[in-house]
Amino acid sequence: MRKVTVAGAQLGPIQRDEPRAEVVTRMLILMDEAKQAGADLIVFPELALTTFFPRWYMEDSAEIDSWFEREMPNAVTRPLFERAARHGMGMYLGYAELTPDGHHFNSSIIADRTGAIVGMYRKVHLPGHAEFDPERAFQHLEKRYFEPGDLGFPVWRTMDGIFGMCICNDRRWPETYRVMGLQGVEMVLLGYNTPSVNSQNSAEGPERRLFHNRLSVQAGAYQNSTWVVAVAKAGIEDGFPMIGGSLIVNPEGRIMVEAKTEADELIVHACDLDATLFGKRTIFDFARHRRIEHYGLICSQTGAIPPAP
Ligand code: CDV
Repeated sequence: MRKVTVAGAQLGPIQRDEPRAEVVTRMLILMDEAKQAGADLIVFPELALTTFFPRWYMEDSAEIDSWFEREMPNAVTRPLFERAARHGMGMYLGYAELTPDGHHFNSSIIADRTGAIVGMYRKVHLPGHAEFDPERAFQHLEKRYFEPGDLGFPVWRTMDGIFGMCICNDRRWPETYRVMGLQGVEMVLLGYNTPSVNSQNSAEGPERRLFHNRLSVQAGAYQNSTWVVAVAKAGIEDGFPMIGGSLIVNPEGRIMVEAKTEADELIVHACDLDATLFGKRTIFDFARHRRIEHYGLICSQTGAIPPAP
């Protein structure tokens, strides 16, 4: 048995004027609770240090860059890494990354139990728009502020297991899990910020959004025989509601624990990485059962999307 006790550290809303240092204080409280609960690894949401700023239209590049981290760790986030090391706890953290040569990514890192960063991921599937549209009920401008990730979906051998990362909208894409599954991933860590209502389909409210969250995470876990830990930033942020529903799903696709609130809340589960092996060796033995000669369309650039009426 290779046991990793994971704490999903859901964050409640972070308002636009809430300084990063205050958010870090909230995160440290969750880290201490996680330690009390025996956690080996803590998972924070996407863009965990600030409000979900891509909902705001900005033109001024200095204002835009103020939402980004130029290095990780930095003065404000170093306490997270130090506390993780003191607790002997790994960490997944999502944040907006501004590289030294001026590139903007929606990124995450995984640090090991010494607090050292061992892996970095940059969000591939950026939802939303690049331009402001006054007709939309609310804006989701990720394509305006971020470039698509350029690192693919690697996995990392650390903490006695094989770990992968993705971010929010990535979880809706089977390819995300499959690329990691083909590398033997045993635990996928992912953070998200999901509005409670689909701005392009008013029928899609919180219940359906929670359903799709569970559906995509459970399917990804089962079909690749991996643990998935999905963690929200939730609640009413800057006046806009976001779903909670953070969850830890086992390699059979079953939910082991799910958040009950839309506030700062810890969900904890002792995950056995060896529980991934049965599925990987039987129904999802990719080497024996896959039929890649039939999957060419997956790699084509366009699919057949019905035209708008
Ligand atoms: N941050 C996100 O990627 N949010 C998307 C919303 C816009 C659909 C998501 O997939 O949850």
